[in-house]
Amino acid sequence: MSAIEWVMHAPDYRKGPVSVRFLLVLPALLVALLAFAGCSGDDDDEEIRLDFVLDEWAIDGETDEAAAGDMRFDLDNEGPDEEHEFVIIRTDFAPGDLPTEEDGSVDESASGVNVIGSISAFEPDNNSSGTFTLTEGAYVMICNLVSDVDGTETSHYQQGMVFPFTATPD
Ligand SMILES: [Cu+2]
Repeated sequence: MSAIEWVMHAPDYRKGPVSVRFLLVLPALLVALLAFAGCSGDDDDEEIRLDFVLDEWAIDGETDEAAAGDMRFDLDNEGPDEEHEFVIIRTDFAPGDLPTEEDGSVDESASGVNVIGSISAFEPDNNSSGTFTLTEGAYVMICNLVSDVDGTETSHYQQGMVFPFTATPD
């Protein structure tokens, strides 16, 4: 039997073919509308992208503040010689006054030092990235590696690889 005949004979569809066709299309329309709403949603859902350069011995961000929310950090290690990492710390300590271990690295488990996330060490002349959610507040980005530089154990943080950052009200 044809579709029309099936509709006419099906006991539950008494409203006729047009209504039935509409009922069948309705879910697809709803899905399309929801998808559209998702795409055109407010800015709160959008991820901010920020470029950071790591080198010996500094961290340079394209900006030192951004609206709280999801942030993607695109890192470029310009070396020239060392691997570097990127640790995001929420803290009210001044950038140069974070509590340190004996080797000069920041004590990531100290009170008042809250590690939000990190991007693992990677080689010079390479890129890496990571996305993190930063709530409103004060942060410092650091490289917390300690490496042998010309025979001396060197804390990258103490050499200056620290960058203050603020997540502003959304
Ligand atoms: Cu480093």
